[in-house]
Amino acid sequence: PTRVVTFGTFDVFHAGHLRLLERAAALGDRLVVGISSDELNRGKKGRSPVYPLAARMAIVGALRCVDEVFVEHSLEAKRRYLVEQRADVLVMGDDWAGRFDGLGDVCRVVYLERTPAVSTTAIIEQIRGV
Ligand code: C2G
Repeated sequence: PTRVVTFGTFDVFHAGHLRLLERAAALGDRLVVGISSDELNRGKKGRSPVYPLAARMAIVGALRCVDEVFVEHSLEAKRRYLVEQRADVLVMGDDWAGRFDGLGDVCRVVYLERTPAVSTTAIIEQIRGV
């Protein structure tokens, strides 16, 4: 069976996240998702996630297209995570295009197009009334 792995924060889960995960799942037989820890997200985005890690893991883990979730503590540990998960394919959104080509010796690296015009930041701003 082909094991697909992807990573993300998946904060304030939206249809762009769902489309990414559905397309990732279609590339193999099993989809495993690394969910960024709250600390990692603070480092990446400069703010705490709206939904804490436990909630983000519960939501993504409950999806029909997702078989398993685990915590991503570090962006630099991708190689170790991929080996541990015995990944055949790494999927990333194309906002990361080229960034993980160096992992091509561990597994196939695929970048999928992001869904335009939807983002957690835009949702937060809309709710805030900006
Ligand atoms: N995504 C998408 N379309 C959008 C928004 C997001 O396809 N409109 C995808 C992203 O490209 C990513 C996934 O949904 O593949 C999760 O998005 P984020 O939570 O924003 O992911 P990010 O915080 O960039 O985490 O180790 C890498 C990081 O953990 C990636």
